[in-house]
Amino acid sequence: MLTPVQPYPALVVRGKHQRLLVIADLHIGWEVALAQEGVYIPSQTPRILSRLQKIVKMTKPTRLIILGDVKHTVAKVELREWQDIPNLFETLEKSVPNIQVVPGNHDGNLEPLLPEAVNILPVTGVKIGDVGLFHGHAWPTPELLGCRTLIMGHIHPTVAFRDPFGYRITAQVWAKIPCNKTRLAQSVLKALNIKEEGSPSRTLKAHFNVAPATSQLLILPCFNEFLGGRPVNRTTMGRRGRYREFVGPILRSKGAHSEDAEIHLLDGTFLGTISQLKTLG
Ligand SMILES: [Mn+2]
Repeated sequence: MLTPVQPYPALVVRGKHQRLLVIADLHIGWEVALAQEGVYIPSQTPRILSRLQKIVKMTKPTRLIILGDVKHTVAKVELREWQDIPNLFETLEKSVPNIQVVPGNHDGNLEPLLPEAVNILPVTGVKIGDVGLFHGHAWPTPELLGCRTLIMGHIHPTVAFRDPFGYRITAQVWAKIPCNKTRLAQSVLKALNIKEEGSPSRTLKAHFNVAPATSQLLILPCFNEFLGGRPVNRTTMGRRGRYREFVGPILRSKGAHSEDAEIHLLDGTFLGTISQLKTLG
């Protein structure tokens, strides 16, 4: 069972024997990147940590999975990150028994920053019951296509509106994208250079012993509220434009129907589908 932790960009997945808390995109150290541009902001990591601790207190998870982009600088490690990241995880360890990270595209050289007890999972994601979790910049492992629900981060989804006075209003959102399990399987097979035998479903079964089952893809809002997002109602989430490279292979594929995505605010308010919201963007 999936429950968003309102009004936070966090999700609880309840299984038989565990309560899993899922968040994505901490982007610790983004202030350092800004400082290099000449804008100086004190470290926001203490605020991120206290928000996370509040959610941990509310939800009492047996396990925490961070879906990528713990760091902000892509390959190197900045001085500030050397302090902030170990501190954050050492504090969290005291209240969450099991912490794991699925690496994102910003997580180069993350491992030396993590305490020993924190596990790094494969970049291709992890399957927990009927839920598949991955960051979103790369394809998940074919095994995840057997899950009914996929969950990713990476996009930092927001909506943007302009009111009659010209103010621009943006808000973080959840996006729930309907998927076609067969077309998704077809795209993954193509990416792996595997020739189709009979049908995509049969081929996936033959090669990976997986029956395609994915009917929805849930995109987590960015946990770092200081970071801007990308208005899903302004950009083409899928197949065209500058945005194309960024959104990652699954949203570029024909298996994910982005235009029909249901958009919710962090407090649960349903706003409409992406195609409906585009007329307001
Ligand atoms: Mn990312």
